[in-house]
Amino acid sequence: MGEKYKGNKQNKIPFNGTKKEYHTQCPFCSVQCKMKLVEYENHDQKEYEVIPVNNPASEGRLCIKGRNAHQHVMAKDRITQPLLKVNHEFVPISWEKALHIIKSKFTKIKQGEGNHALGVYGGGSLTNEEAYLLGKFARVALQTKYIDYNGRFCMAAASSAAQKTFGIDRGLTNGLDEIVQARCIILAGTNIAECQPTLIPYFSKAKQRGAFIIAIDPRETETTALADLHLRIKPGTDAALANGILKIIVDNEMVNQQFIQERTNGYESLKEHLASVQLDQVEDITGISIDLIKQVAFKFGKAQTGMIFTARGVEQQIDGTLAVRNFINLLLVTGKIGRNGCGYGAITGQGNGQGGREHGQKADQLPGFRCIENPEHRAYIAKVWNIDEKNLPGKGVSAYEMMEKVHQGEITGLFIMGSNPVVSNPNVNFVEEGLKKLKFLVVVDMFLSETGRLADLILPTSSYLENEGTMTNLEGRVTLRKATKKPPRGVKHDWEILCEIARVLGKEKFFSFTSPEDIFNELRVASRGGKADYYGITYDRLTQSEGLFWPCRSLDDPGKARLFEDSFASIDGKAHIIPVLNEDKKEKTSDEFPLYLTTGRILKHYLTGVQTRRSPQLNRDNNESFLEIHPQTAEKFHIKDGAWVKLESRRGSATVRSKLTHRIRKDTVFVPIHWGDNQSINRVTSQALDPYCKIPGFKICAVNIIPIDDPV
Ligand SMILES: Nc1nc2c(c(=O)[nH]1)N[C@H]1C(S)=C(S)[C@@H](COP(=O)(O)OP(=O)(O)OC[C@H]3O[C@@H](n4cnc5c(=O)[nH]c(N)nc54)[C@H](O)[C@@H]3O)O[C@H]1N2
Ligand SMILES: Nc1nc2c(c(=O)[nH]1)N[C@H]1C(S)=C(S)[C@@H](COP(=O)(O)OP(=O)(O)OC[C@H]3O[C@@H](n4cnc5c(=O)[nH]c(N)nc54)[C@H](O)[C@@H]3O)O[C@H]1N2
Ligand code: SF4
Ligand SMILES: [Mo]
Repeated sequence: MGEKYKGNKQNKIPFNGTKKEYHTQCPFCSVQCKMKLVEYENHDQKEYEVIPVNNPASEGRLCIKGRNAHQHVMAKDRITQPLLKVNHEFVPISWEKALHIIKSKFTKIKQGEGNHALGVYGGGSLTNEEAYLLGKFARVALQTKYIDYNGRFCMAAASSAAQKTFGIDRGLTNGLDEIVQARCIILAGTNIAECQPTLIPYFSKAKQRGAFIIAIDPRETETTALADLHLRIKPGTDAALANGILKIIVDNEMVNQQFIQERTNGYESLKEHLASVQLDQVEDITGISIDLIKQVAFKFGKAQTGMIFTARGVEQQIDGTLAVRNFINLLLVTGKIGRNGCGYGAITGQGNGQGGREHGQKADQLPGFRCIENPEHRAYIAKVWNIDEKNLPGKGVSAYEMMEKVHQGEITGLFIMGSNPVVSNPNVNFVEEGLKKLKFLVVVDMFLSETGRLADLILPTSSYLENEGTMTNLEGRVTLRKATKKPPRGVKHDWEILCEIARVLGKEKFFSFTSPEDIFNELRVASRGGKADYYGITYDRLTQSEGLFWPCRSLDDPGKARLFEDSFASIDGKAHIIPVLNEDKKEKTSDEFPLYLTTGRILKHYLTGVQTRRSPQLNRDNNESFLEIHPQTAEKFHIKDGAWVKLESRRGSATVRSKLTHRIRKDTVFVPIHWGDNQSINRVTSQALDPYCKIPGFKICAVNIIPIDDPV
C-alpha cells in the first residue's frame, strides 16, 4: 500500500489513519452548493476537510457557512434521545415511551377539543419528501386543518405576487446562467453577497460584460458595493419607488407595446394610475431624488435585456405582495421577461425554501401547488392518499395567525418540525406567552433550541449529512442530497418520526414508507398535473444528472429553465399588470419611537443561529448581536461605539451592542436576527401582516434606543 495523504494537491501531508468521504449539499441557503466532507481519523482524533464539488448553480464554489456546516453536526450537545420535561427539567426517555406519550396526549386533545385543537408547524429546511409528508401527516394522521411553516415569513410575498401575476411561483423565471446576459440588473432588498455568496460571480461577470447594476437598500452592504448605482431608500417605500420608475418609463415611451398587447392585460389601468403619480411625492416618500429615479428608469428602460431580483427587503413588508408586483410591472411594460437575460427572480432563502412551498406545508395548499379549496384538486389528492375527500380538512391559517390561535387557546397541542418560532416570529413576547399556555408542545430538532426549551417533549432528528432527500434550489432545480453518514445512535429522520407517530395513531396504512425514495414516488404522483409537477423526476434521473427543473411532466421531459417564453401560466396565458398605489399603512415614527428599525442577516450566521452558533469557526467573530447606527444618530442618542443599547418598540425590547457606521441611513437602525433571549430583535418587531399573503412586516417598525450600562 502506498503512502496516504491528506490535504489537496498543493499541500499534501502524509497521513496514516483512516479516511472517509461524505458527499452532500450545504444545509443552509437556497443555492444548495454541493460539497464533499472528508473525515481523517487517526488514534481517535478526527479532522475534517471540506471540498467544493462542481455543480451548475454554485459552479464549484462554497461560502464560509458551507465550509463550516459540518461543525454543528459534530457538536457535543446534539440531542440523541427523546427528552421529556418532568418538573421543569428534561429527562431522556425511550422512543417507545415518547411515542406512547404522543399518542395519549394527541388523542386526548382530539377527543376533548376536536381535531383542529392540534397544530403543525414546519420549515423550509425539510426535504421535499418531508415537507410533503408533514402536510399529509397534518391532514391524514391528525386530521387538522392547522398547518403552516416558517416559509410564510420568507417567501410568501414573492410567491403570492408571482402566482397572481404569472399564474405560477418558481423563484427564478430563468436559470442562473442567464444573469450574465442581462444588460441592466435591479437588486431590490437583496443582500446576495452575504446571503447567497456563491452567486456573486454571476453578477460580477455580468458587470464585466457591461451590465449596469442598480441596488436598492437602506444600507450599504457587500452587495450594494457591486452596484453602479445604490439607492439608499427609506425602508418600506419600494412600491412607491417602482411607481416613480414606471411613470418615467411610460411617459418617455420606453414601453414595449407589442409585448404589452400580446402578452399582458391591465396596462391601461396602470397607465391611468401613473398619470396621477407625482415624482416629487415619490422623492419625498422614498428619500431618493427625482434625478436618481430618472437614471434608473432610463438605464432599465433603454437596456436590451434586463432582470429584476427581489428578496426580503422588499417582501417582508405589509405591502410585500404589491411591492413585488410593482417591480414585476417594470419587467412587463418593458417586455423583459421570457427571453434570454430577461426575467424576474425572488432570491429564495432557505435550503429548500422553494420545494418547501410547493407540496402542502402551507395552510391553503395541497401537493404540486394545488389549492386545498379547489374541488378538483381535493378529489385528486384524496384519491392519491386513498382517503374520502370529505375527510380532507379545509384551509387553515398562516404561521403567525396560528400563534394567535395558540394564544387564544383554540390550538392546545402543537407539533413543530424544523423551526424555532420563539425567535423567528414577529412580536415574540406574545408568541412565547402563547406557547407556554399549550397543553402539549412537541419539538423535533437536532438541538435544544429556544423553542425546544418550552417543549413538553423533544424528539431528536438527523442532520443534512445523515438524511437523504431532494431539495429544490432557488432556480427550481430539484437536486438529490445523498445521505452518506450514519446518524448518531438514538436519532431518527424526520420522515421516520412522522411515519412512527402515524403508526401509533392507527394511520399506519397511509404512512407505510420505507425510504425517502418511496415517499418521493408518491409525491411525484401527487404533484402530477399540478403547477409544480415533479412526475418526470426520479431518483435515478437525479443521480445521473446535475438536477432537473420543474415542471417536469414525464420521464423524458428535460425540465425547463426559462419560463414564459410563449405564454404565462395564468388561465388566459397572459401576465396581469395592476396599478399599485403609494399607500403607506406602515408603523410611523413618533416622539416616543423616533427611528425606523430594519432587520436582516450577516454572512456568518444562519437564521435563528441554532446551527451556526454551534460552529466555532462561524461564531468566533460574531458571538453577539449588534445595532448598526449612523454616527450622527448615535451622537444624538448619546450612544458610543460598542456600548450596550436597549431598543424599545410598542411591543417589547431587546439589548444589543452598538456599531457605528456611515453605511446606514440616519433615520434607520439595523439589527440582525440570529440571536435569542434578550438579544432577540423579534421582541421588538411588529405583528402586522400583508393582507394577501400574511407575511409579517419584519423590515420596518418604529423604535426608541437608550444607552445602558449592562445588558438586561
Ligand atoms: N448568511 C446568511 N445567509 C442566509 C440566511 C441567513 O440567515 N444568513 N438566511 C437565508 C434566508 S432563509 C433568507 S430568507 C435569505 C434572505 O436574504 P436577503 O433578503 O437578501 O437578506 P436580509 O438581510 O434579510 O435583507 C436583505 C436586505 O434588505 C435590506 N432592506 C431592509 N429594509 C428594506 C427596505 O425597506 N427596502 C429595501 N429595498 N431593502 C431593505 C436590508 O438592509 C438587507 O441588506 O438569506 C438566506 N441566506
Ligand atoms: N425580524 C426578522 N425575523 C425574521 C426574519 C427577518 O428577516 N427579520 N426572517 C424570517 C425568515 S426569512 C425565515 S426563513 C425565518 C426562519 O426562522 P426559523 O424557522 O426559526 O429558522 P431556523 O433558525 O432555521 O430554525 C430551524 C430550527 O430547526 C432545526 N433544524 C434544522 N434543520 C432541520 C431539519 O432538517 N429537521 C428538523 N426537524 N429540524 C431542523 C434547527 O436546529 C433550528 O432549531 O425567520 C424569519 N424571521
Ligand atoms: S450557505 Fe448557501 S452559498 Fe454558502 S455554501 Fe451554503 S448553499 Fe452555498
Ligand atoms: Mo427565509
